[in-house]
Amino acid sequence: MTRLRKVLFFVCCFFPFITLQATVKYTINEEWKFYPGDKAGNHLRNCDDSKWELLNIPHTWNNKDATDDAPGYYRGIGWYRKLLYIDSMATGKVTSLYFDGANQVTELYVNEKLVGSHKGGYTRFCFDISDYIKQGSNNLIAVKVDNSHNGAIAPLSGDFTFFGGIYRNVYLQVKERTGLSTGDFASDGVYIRTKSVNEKKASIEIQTLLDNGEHTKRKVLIIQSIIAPDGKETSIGQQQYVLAPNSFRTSFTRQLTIENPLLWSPETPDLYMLKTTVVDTHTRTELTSQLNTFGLRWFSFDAEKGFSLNGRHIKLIGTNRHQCYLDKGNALPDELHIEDICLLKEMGGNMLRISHYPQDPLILEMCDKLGIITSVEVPIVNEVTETEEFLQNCLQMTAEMVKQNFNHPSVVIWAYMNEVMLRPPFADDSMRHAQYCREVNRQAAAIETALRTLDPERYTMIPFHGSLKRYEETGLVTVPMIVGWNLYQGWYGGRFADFDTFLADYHAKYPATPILITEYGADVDDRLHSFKPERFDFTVEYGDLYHEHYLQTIMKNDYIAGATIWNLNNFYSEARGDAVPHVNTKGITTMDRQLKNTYLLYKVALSKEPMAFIGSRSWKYRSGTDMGNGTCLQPVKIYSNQPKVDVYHNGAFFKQVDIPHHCITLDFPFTNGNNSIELRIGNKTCDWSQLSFCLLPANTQQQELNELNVLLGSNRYFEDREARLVWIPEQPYTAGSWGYIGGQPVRPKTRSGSLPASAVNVLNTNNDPVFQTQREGLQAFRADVREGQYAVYLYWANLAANAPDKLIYNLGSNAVSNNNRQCIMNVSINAQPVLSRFDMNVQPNMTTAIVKKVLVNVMDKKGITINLEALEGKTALNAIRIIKLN
Ligand code: GCB
Repeated sequence: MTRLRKVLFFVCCFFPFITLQATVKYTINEEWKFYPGDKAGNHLRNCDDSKWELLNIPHTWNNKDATDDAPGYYRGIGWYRKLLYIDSMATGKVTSLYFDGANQVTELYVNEKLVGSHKGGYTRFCFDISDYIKQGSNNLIAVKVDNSHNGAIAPLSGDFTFFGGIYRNVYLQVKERTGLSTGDFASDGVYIRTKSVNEKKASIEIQTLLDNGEHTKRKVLIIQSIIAPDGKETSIGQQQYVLAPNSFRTSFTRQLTIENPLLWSPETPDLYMLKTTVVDTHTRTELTSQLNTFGLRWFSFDAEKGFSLNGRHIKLIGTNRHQCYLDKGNALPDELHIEDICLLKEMGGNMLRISHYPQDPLILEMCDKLGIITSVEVPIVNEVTETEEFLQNCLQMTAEMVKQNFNHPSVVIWAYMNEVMLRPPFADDSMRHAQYCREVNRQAAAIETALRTLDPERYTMIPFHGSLKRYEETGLVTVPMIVGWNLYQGWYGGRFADFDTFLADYHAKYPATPILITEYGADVDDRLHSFKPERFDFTVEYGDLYHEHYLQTIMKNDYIAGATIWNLNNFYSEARGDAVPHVNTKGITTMDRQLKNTYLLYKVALSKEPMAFIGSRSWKYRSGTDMGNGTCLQPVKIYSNQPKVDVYHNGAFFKQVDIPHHCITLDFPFTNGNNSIELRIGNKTCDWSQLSFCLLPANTQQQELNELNVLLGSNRYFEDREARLVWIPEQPYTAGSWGYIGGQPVRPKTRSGSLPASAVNVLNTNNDPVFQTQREGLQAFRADVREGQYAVYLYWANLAANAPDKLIYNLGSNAVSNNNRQCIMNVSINAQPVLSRFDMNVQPNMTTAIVKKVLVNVMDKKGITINLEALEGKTALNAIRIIKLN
């Protein structure tokens, strides 16, 4: 061996290659200037952005206007600008900007030149800006984002707010010209297929895409190794390739067997890593090094037996998730994405339907890590546009979704077309309707084919709404591998038991199709309660009944592979009225992730370790009438997975309770003031809670009535958390007490029956439920209070002004109402005229909160009598509050 050869041999063996930090990628979220609108020249240097808002990304321009009282939000163009210093180290390398997501059409300009554009608000994209930048200096980055309605881009509509902006992280990446490819739909160029896995061995296929951006051919060595979950690294060899000049996405595939694999599952989310290093063969320098996480598992859906993972049956139970948070819109910092997946895991959930669109990369990373099985969805919702352009855009999103998320072991299903036949646009014209159905079918077939080609190992799914006929006539029933059902029996219409029969009938008709319940839920405003819960009253108690029924049905039928609750969290949906306007409240947590009763129900049902919880934990202010013994009996929910729980009230042992199906309702004799409740299993305190109870006197002449807050026409209790007071249901007047005289509750009529409360957005208030019920034809309200000075507040809102039938999601409950009903009246208190010709209809077609405060001196044991006299239409009053001043 010559001396040179000896040196080379030494270098190759002992210093295999020179490691550099070849690829650098970091966020550039800080210090962007923002302009909410469009102006010519916004991408030019001479544009004066000194008055633009300075902000950080993630950002949306709709977090205020889509969540405030007023209807509507800005859908249009917004501009972002930033001066980005790019180091001279980037010279000769590929510099790219990575967007994790911007809603929904993005144009990127660098140093005044258009680099490119991207369509779609939920997938990642990246632009190579190398040819547009100057290294070692500041570069002007200008980004135009547009969230206008665009008929060529899905989703066209949906029950969620289309927040505009750069709402996910933006990265700068600098890498060598030769190395792993980033140009395949912004994936990271390595695809790991788990082709067949069993307990003894896993056969995987690794496809690596390489770019060579040099003008000369380049010889590279790909060095790959597997890092097992225990950290042990095993080389899987090196391969040398010659890359042609200016060649991109050159594909190299290799097969591999892993013996005795550690299997990924919800209980053991063991992850493997593939380490890929690309080395220049001549210089022996590292060009790229990358880790890709993957997991080894096998799974199947069976129409009879449900889902099995690694040969073991698992009932899939979890939630859906929308990507928004209180006051932030969709612009969430990383930690809030992480929190959601932790909440799901802590609940005992093992499945997340990532609806209705791909979400932040952290979501799947966390699901891999915590062992949550997922389904990810192309964002086609409600309808399609019958154009080739729309389909092509959908196919692009399909490819982005699959390629960007290919390696996640948590993903088992690719879904698309949520409830695509919810409101078919030409349903009244049979020929046109048939044509639309054919087009929906054609587009579904194209997406289905694309999915099966892109990823032969996973299942496909279309989530339907509860009208089988619509999906039969489009022929969609037989297109996907799994049918997802979004079912709301007992909420939008019907009874809980209809859920059971619907599924049994479907399964009998299509016994070979696996079924997932992709959505089910009931709206719950956790400030609302009722001891006579009803459909559409938005109370905690109705939501409880709904989920208790559904959970039992889901658990006892094996053919139901699983179910994902709609939704993990309350989420913004601008067009909604409901009890919390602009919010869909079907979450089992609130907008700021406070746990509702329903979360506790699933937690005790799905967890193994012993636990017990006090329900309605956020209901801190209660009220009710003294039963004559200084107490008022009111129910509290108790959750546990143990058969017996010891209950303590105000520090003393109260009862031992049996808990048959994870929860019971127990009546407590609440006393005036603070009351505490404690739950113990054996000697261990599992939960403790304190609430404040306002005991109302049984006889208001004998005892002082300090405060009375009554919802008229209602069985509901409503907690005003800001004011720390509670509104209680109405009662008829009896001597020595208080209540209404005459009239009846207003019950908005809908196609699916009459409802206990209106769901219109009441302007000028955040306490909409105070105004959403009403007593009509009321003659008087009387309170036999003692002498003194009182303030009487009268609450009105014209509930007929605004029909909720605009709301697409009010499935089956389209209100039939007489718009702008006239209701003109005189109001007097203790025979003193107070309001003459009062009209609650202040703004045409709007429901606006009106509150009149009247000071009343009660003398001569007269109490307070409020009389209403109809001049036109019927009298009405929504709520009344009386407080004693002196
Ligand atoms: C559905 C939709 C979902 C809605 C939900 C609801 O079926 O798929 O987007 O938010 O119903 O709450 O009405």
